[in-house]
Amino acid sequence: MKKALLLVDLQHDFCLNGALAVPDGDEVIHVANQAIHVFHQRGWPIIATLDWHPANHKSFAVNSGGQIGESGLLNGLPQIWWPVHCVQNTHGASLHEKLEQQQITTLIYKGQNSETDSYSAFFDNDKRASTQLHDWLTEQNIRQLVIMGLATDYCVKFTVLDGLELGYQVEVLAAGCRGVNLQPTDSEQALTDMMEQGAKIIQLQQL
Ligand code: VGL
Ligand code: ZN
Repeated sequence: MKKALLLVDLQHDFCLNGALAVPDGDEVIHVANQAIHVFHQRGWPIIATLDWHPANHKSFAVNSGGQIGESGLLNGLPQIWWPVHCVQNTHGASLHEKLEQQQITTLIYKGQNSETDSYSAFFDNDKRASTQLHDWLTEQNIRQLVIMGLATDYCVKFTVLDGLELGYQVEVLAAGCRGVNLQPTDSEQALTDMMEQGAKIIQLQQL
């Protein structure tokens, strides 16, 4: 059965010197390129998501009067206040330059609504709006996903959990994930949560 590779937010702002740099975020780019190679050879789809915020996005601490890394409420939902990151059409929002982008078949943009954050590649955090991802996968008759990217404890986690809830069989390429870790064990906990909901953690060799 055909699988899709889902590369989550491999953007400059989540990598070295980026606005919301994930520790060792760059290390996953070569893992992504190896996975891309495998999927390309099999003729399977390769999807990249992009966190794609307007400059007035309310998840940004400066736009909501919060402190970076602290939490508050955004339209009634718990929200962590982030530094300005992944602003549409900026260098920080672009895919990492070492990523082999020619082989990417589909781009999914998320986080464009300034009023709500969107960790998952499927839905906004309030679940009111969805991206085209589920429709696209359904059209392609794809029910199995291999997911990796940044950050383990936010966008990867919520994409995996929504994917499972939508009925996909989900494998997480752990070597291709790194977390923000506001708390030191957040990424570990995120992987545990994903496994408990039915995700399988795999290595590159198992692709
Ligand atoms: C992300 C925080 C804010 C992520 C995006 O890609 O995990 N985290 N925006
Ligand atoms: Zn964001």
